[in-house]
Amino acid sequence: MTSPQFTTGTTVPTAARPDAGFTIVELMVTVAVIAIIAGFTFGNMNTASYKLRTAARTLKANMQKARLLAVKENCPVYLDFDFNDDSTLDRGYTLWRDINGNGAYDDATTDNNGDGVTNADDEELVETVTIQDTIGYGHVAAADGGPAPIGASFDDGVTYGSDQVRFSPSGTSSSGFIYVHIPQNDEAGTHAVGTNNIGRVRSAYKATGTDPDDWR
Ligand SMILES: [Ca+2]
Ligand SMILES: [Ca+2]
Ligand SMILES: [Ca+2]
Ligand SMILES: [Ca+2]
Repeated sequence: MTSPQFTTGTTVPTAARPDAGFTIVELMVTVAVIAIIAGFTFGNMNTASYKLRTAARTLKANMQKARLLAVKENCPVYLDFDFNDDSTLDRGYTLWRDINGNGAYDDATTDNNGDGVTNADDEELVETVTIQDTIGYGHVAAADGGPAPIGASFDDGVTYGSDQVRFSPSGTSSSGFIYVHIPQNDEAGTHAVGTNNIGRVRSAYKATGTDPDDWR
């Protein structure tokens, strides 16, 4: 009497469990295969595009920060792409405020704000921002589907004189652009961040492989 009941009791679950288990494994394998294929196809491109877009957004935010700082502290503020003045673009860029208004960077060893005391308040360096190694100043080449310059020329990727953006205490600046791209990955496109002639910060993106003037 007990034997048939026991057999019947186990037969139903054992028949159902392998079916359910197999379906889940099957589904997981399918999902994994799709994920791997998608990863190979889009992974590299998306990661590169994301890094470049992040760098451009950070640059834009720092440009707005420099402008606000100039107004707030009532002194010129620079976003400097050649802080060491060797006529070669730095790996990153430097934000500094010209407290004594002499057009040059001064450290905290002199009384730059003229209050009779020499202390940390006299330091003109605000911060240095690094740019990831894979990202470079410049743009995707025209032959590879790259853009036409927004202004007169691309220059070396930073079109501002002396490779620095100078914000005056009134919030104005000269106009120009900084172009960034990934030299090893044209698919990431070209980003431009800059200012117009009243110091308003602006940005644009040009995808690779379309009309050279198709900045968005
Ligand atoms: Ca330099
Ligand atoms: Ca100075
Ligand atoms: Ca001082
Ligand atoms: Ca330049």
